[in-house]
This record gives sequence, structure tokens and C-alpha cells, in this order.
Amino acid sequence: MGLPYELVAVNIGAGDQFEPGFQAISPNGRMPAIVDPDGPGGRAISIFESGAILQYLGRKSGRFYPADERGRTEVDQWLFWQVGGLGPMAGQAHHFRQYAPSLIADQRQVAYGAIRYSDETQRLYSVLDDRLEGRDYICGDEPSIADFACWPWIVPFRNQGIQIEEFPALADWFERMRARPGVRRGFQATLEKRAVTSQASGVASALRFGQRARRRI
Ligand SMILES: N[C@@H](CCC(=O)N[C@@H](CS)C(=O)NCC(=O)O)C(=O)O
Repeated sequence: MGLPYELVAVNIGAGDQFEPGFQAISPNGRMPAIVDPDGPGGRAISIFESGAILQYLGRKSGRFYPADERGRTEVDQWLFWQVGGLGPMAGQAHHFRQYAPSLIADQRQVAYGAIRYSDETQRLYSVLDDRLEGRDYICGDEPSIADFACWPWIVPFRNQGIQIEEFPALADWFERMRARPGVRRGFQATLEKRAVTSQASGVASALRFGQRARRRI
């Protein structure tokens, strides 16, 4: 979008998401979240939830988010499809396929979740593949915030048990997106941060999984 930014790593393996400073801008304790020092009325604003962040930045920059109601509503539908469908379902597929087997002694308890979320993710891939048939991007000839929301969830397709060749229009779009300089820059920047902060330990698993309400008493 051409907006200046500073990327701040949140190490969820070390529990950064529970820090009061982070929770003040992201009360759900999840990333991403942003702070725009130059928000509406010239005052700072913080925003959590990726869909809300993308809509805000699209409105602010006037890029990748059509101004006309019909175009904007089309983008919103695919943005919400990602936030409520592809993201959570692929996320659960990752959990049951990659993490659960080492967390649970009885592997039969893993199987149902792995099958359910892998199947649903595979179904969602077919929905996106149908949508991309005859289109360069999800909402037409130009990329939108819906493409930027969906693409990162396709990157780990192998870990979701997906055979990408089954979805030719989606596979073409995946490469088209990957070739974009802005996508490359953004993805590389997060990889570099991740290399510095990642922590694959039992402590990290204990922090991330089995979370329940934390009440101040
Ligand atoms: N609906 C949220 C989902 C965000 C989310 O689940 N983020 C994960 C990382 S991908 C997280 O922060 N997890 C921290 C944790 O599990 O403690 C969004 O789209 O922003």
C-alpha cells in the first residue's frame, strides 16, 4: 500500500501474547494487531483482527479495496470467507496434523480432528479454485485485500495434506501472488523476524495449547 511501517515480532512461543502491553491493543491475545500513530482525527488508533486491519488500511491508503459499494462488498465477502473459514479450518488442520500427535497419547483422539479439518480445508480449496477460474485475482483483474488475506494460508498447503495440482486455477494464482514484489518483501520480512524469535520447546507448546480463560483475581 506504500504506507511506512515497522514490524514488531510477537513471540507466541515465549508468551508475548499474554503481556498486558500487547493485550491492551489485542484483547483477544492474538496477532496480528497494529498501531497507527496517525489515525482518524490525527490521533493514534490500535486495531486487532486481520480483516479489520486490512479494511482499515485499504480505506486509509485507497488501495486494494474498491471505493464503490458493489466492488467493496465483493471483496468483503472473500475477506470474511478467509477470516471465518479458510484461516480457522486450515489452522485446525495444522494443529491436528502437526502438533496434536505429540500432545496426546491416544492417537485415535487425533484422527477425527485431523480428518475433519483436512477435509474441510480441501473443500475450501475447491471453492477458491472455482472462484479463480477465469480470474487473475479473487475479485477480478486486480489484487485486493482478500487476496492478501488468503495467500498466506495457502503457503503451507503441504502441511494441510493438499495436492495443489488438484486445483489448477488456485495453483496459478498462488504463483502469480508469490511473484509480486510487495508479497515477496512482506513475506521475507516476517521470515527474518521469525528466525530470530522462534522457540520450538515444550514451554512454547504449553503456552500455546490448552489455553483457558485467564481472569484477574
Ligand atoms: N481471527 C484472528 C486470528 C489470529 C490468530 O489466531 N493468530 C495466531 C497466530 S496465526 C495467534 O496469535 N496465536 C497465539 C496463541 O495461540 O496464543 C485474525 O484473523 O487476526
